[in-house]
Amino acid sequence: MLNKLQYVMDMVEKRNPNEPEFLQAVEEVLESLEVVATKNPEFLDAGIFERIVEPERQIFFRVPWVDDNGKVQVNRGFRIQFNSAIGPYKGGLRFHPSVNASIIKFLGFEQIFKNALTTLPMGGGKGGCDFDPKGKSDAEVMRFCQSFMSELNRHIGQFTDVPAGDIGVGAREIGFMYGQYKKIRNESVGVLTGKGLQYGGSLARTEATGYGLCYLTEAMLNDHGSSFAGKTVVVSGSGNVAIYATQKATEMGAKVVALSDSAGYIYDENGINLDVVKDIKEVRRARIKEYVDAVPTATYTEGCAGIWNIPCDVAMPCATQNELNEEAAKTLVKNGVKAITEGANMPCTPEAVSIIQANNVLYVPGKASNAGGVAVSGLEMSQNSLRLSWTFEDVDARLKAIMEEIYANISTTAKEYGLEGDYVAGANIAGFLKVARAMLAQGVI
Ligand code: NDP
Ligand code: 2IT
Repeated sequence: MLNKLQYVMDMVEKRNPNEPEFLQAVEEVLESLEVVATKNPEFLDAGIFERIVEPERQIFFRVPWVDDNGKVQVNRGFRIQFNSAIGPYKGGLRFHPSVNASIIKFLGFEQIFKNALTTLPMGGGKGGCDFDPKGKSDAEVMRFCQSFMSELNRHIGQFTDVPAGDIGVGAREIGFMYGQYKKIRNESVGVLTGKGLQYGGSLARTEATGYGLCYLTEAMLNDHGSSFAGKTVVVSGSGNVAIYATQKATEMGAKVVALSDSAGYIYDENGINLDVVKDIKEVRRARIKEYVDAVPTATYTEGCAGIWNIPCDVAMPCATQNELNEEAAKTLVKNGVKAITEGANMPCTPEAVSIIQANNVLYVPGKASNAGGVAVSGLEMSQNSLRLSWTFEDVDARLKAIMEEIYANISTTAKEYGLEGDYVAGANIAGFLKVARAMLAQGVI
């Protein structure tokens, strides 16, 4: 319930009608910040709340390209430069047909607090395009990426705004965009992260989000006298985050029994064989249902939402926003779930979060639990500045330390504000405080 900050929500609703995802993300954060508005009136006096919900700059642009049949295609590109109080704008690019202003703004808003939690100096931003890479040839993806970067390049830079990957944007797309940036600007700089290892990428960036999710989850389970060892885990999605979350959870002694894509889910009671998944998703860019061709004892079910009916101890939604609703939350609770940690951004609906928290299930929101990806992006920027590359072990150890520190920070902050165990409040408040103090110090800009 909003009280002191209702006026901020009213303003955001008036300015951003028809943007449900953005309004959802803002409302959730403002609800957590009510206690801050009471305890820290200096932020109210300086208009920090009104300013933090308004992007510093929003760029929408035309992305024309020619498909393999010689036909001209036009997509819409976005870059939302949301907040630069603690560092250059930083955040991924999403290529998916559903991309619109609401989705990119919600992601950019979440990124402000997530990046603050990493302890690294990065502001918040996000971008993308309503382009669908599915079914496109490599040549089409290349022409599209080149056109996208022909416009984006003038708005970004290593000290200004540093994009990376997200849904639909992996090593292939980053490579094409990096090449085009370098050609247009005639400079070799770390303007994108998630680059290939041959041209400035960081070891462990590919694994970072999924591994980081498991490091944080393990830290939380340990704090509550438990661990991944022997647990049954359900992971949704089968992209970058899901694959490396499955890998690390398995290494930590858990059994991951399910994965999905937007069409359906697989269930393997023996534990997912990740070599099969990697071949399907990373090598062949095919559909998860092909898993059952290689592992006939596993089952495939149409419809991705059904994955939450599988009984598990730990659920890690790693696909997309609002993929886990109230009904799914009730089923998970009924089946005895002990922890839910988000690999995706905002995968649980507000109604689901209420059910989860009311039933004392350990729950960490994405802006804390999936911060490992952007944290290693920050480490990639550090390595690019140093003109050095660190070993996999070195980056992985730093990632683990950052995730454990994030857990400690959100846990301590929740306690300090009288909300012990509420990691939503802990993450929102801790992330906000760092950014708000920087904004206060820098005056009204
Ligand atoms: P990928 O493109 O690698 O994989 C996305 C996965 O999610 C695919 O299995 C995809 O299935 C599924 N998916 C996407 N959209 C939908 C949808 N509308 N409904 C159901 N399933 C869907 O993306 P990532 O793994 O990189 O990203 C997954 C999530 O993690 C996103 O929320 C992203 O914002 C978040 N994230 C990513 C980080 C990163 O470093 N990559 C860092 C932090 C968060 P299909 O193939 O059928 O579309
Ligand atoms: O949502 C996210 O944090 C990402 N997609 C990663 C952003 C980044 O800059 O590495």
